Amino acid sequence: SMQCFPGLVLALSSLLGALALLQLSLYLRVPSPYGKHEERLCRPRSRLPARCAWFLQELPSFLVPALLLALRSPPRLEPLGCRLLCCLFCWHYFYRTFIYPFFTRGRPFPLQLLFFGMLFCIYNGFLQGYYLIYCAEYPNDWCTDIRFTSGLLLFLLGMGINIHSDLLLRQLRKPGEVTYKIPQGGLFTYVSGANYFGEIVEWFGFAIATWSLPAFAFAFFTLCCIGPRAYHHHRYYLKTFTDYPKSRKALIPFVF
Ligand code: NDX
Repeated sequence: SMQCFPGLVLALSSLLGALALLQLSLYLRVPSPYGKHEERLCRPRSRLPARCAWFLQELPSFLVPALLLALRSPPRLEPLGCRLLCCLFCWHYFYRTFIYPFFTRGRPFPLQLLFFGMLFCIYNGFLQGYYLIYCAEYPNDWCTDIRFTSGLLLFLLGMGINIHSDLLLRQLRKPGEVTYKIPQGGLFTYVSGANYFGEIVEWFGFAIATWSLPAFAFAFFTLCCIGPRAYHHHRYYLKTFTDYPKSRKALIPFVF
């Protein structure tokens, strides 16, 4: 049966950190080519409806840790913190896999990116799940530790912002529409990438709550992946809409 190999966790987390830096260097200059940044591509590509694409892409991030948690033998009942934290991760990806895609009004998604996105979700789902279920050690009172409580609070706050902001974006379109408008309301009053801001806060909260290398590596990856994307969205809006609110920032309210 499976056991904890600390070297494996260290290696996979380091690779995730390296991937994050690769993303950052790639996507600071040009945005990742999906959604409003797809036009920049020269050759046409095969695409899948946004609904199927997001479902397939995110599914492994739910399934892999959920299976690891369910199939662990003997079942790990102690400490409570491990299962609780693993459930938080699965909860986010339950939303992202089974709820978000069915309401999206996004454009068809490039198949090639879907393939890499899926690989990424398998990789990260395994790393986070494997670490929490086979390796993590928490004292029995971890649930009252300031890292757990403040991290959990940030996680919930970030998730709330992310879900609310994606809802506001969705309401900009009628079903079947694919045009872009100026997002209004909620945190969009302050930043162009309100949904990304929420997602980043969420994963840093998760990292603090788990106090683990894999989770910090993933939070850093998220920052490097969607941070630049928020910046490119912001530039796109400034170029497209002459009446775009001047005081709005790209990602962090009042700062950047
Ligand atoms: N999926 C994370 N890299 C990514 C898919 C792409 O979950 O090869 C990372 C995620 C993957 C990426 C994933 C990992 C890295 C990959 C990359 C592809 C290449 C890259 C694999 C897995 C890669 C190397 C080389 C290093 C291996 O038509 P539309 O779609 O634009 O419509 C949009 C609509 N909308 C508007 N509607 C009207 N008016 C406007 N002004 C509008 N603006 C937007 O709203 C969409 O339907 C919707 C949301 O759009 P947008 O662009 O704001 O968000 P989006 O980027 O689509 O993300 C959706 C949600 C969001 O909540 C975000 O926080 C979360 O997913 N997300 C996204 C990406 C990554 C991630 C979270 C994470 O890292 N945690």
